[in-house]
Amino acid sequence: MQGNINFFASQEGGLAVKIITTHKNTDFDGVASVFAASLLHPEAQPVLPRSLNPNVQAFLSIHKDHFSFKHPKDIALDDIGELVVVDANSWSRLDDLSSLAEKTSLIIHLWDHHMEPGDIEADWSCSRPVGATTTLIVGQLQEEKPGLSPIQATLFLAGIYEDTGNLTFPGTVPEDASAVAFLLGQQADLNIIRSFLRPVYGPKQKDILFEMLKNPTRVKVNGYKVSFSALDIQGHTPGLAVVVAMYQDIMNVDASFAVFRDPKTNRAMVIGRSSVDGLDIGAIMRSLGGGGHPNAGSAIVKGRHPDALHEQIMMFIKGHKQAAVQISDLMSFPVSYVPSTATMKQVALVLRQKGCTGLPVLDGDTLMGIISRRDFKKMRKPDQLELPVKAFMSDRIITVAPESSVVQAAKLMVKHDIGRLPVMKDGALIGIVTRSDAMRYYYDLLPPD
Ligand SMILES: [Mn+2]
Repeated sequence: MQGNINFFASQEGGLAVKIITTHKNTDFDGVASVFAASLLHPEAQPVLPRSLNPNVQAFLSIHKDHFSFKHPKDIALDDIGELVVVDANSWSRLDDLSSLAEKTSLIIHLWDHHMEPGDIEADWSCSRPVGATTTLIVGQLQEEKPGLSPIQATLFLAGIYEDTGNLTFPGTVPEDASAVAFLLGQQADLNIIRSFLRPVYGPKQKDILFEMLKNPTRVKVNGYKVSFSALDIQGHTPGLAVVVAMYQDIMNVDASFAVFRDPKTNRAMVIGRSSVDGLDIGAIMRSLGGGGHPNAGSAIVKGRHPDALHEQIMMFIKGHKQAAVQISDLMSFPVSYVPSTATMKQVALVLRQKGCTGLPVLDGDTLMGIISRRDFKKMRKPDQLELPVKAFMSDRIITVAPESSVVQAAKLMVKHDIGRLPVMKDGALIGIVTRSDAMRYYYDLLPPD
């Protein structure tokens, strides 16, 4: 009946309704984009799908008074003349409104950051690979309507943070960070965001986790316990990284990999996680065209069978016995040192010649201590320069093994507040690693091998 009433209204008034909508199972990026677009198009009605993700539901139930979204059933589809679609580009993702695909006279605007081709043919579109659709619309808002309320800014920030993992996901671009800066300037509330952006773990994610646990694989590769699983998944599913993290915990392995393939598009999302230093997930994912950091990463791969991906990952782990950089790759050698009989004056000369800030002190082959520039402050009188180094060196010796990881070495340096660690093998000093060696590693300035 409602459809009829609206139909007459539109006949009489010539009104063409304009609506804004987004994908079903709406996430924060979806809601934020719909609302942001409604500020750009005040004449349009923001419509949210019936299915919202649980975090969004919780947020909206508390902020009801600030956001008035329409329900699909409030809208007579016949009256819709213009449609703004945000954060989606295919009709099948629009839920109740997907039947609008048949309507030929529709004028369509599209804002999206999904780069896989969709079947919505827009008359106007802004579609770029940024971390969140919200980023695109906020960029436009910043130009047109720079004043936002703190609550609006908070919703927009939640959209960007959710889709970029607080600006840490590989797809994050500088534009996302600029939008975040603008929103923080508009008093977006980080406390609110923290309490609403809990990891997505709902019934769908639970089903996937249980499915993965049904056929667990656990193999030993290169001394690491590695688990691999592959699953077919229809359409976009958020929270897969959380699922893999939970799987990793339950399986109690050093690393786990999961391939989630969408049979319709033949695209696979590969997610990896590792709890050991030796397996660099970021490097493995980069070899698949993705990215990440040593403990977690992902890649989107098209047209590859999960078995082939499995094979490639295993080959990578096998071929990189030392996937992670070891201290022996970073340390300097041969080691400059001073004998324990040297005077402080001699030490000062060697430090200046070598341009370093500290030296190991050896008695024959035995490491006795470390003397560093700051030990010179312990001297009270100039004639103490004639005293042996033993009197001023630090004999609290903290060392590392050559096969230790950089992380382990860095932790020791921080814990003991020291700038250099002797590298010992079978009781002999074989090298020295300094704070700046560790920095060089962290800033990825290692020469390619
Ligand atoms: Mn999005």
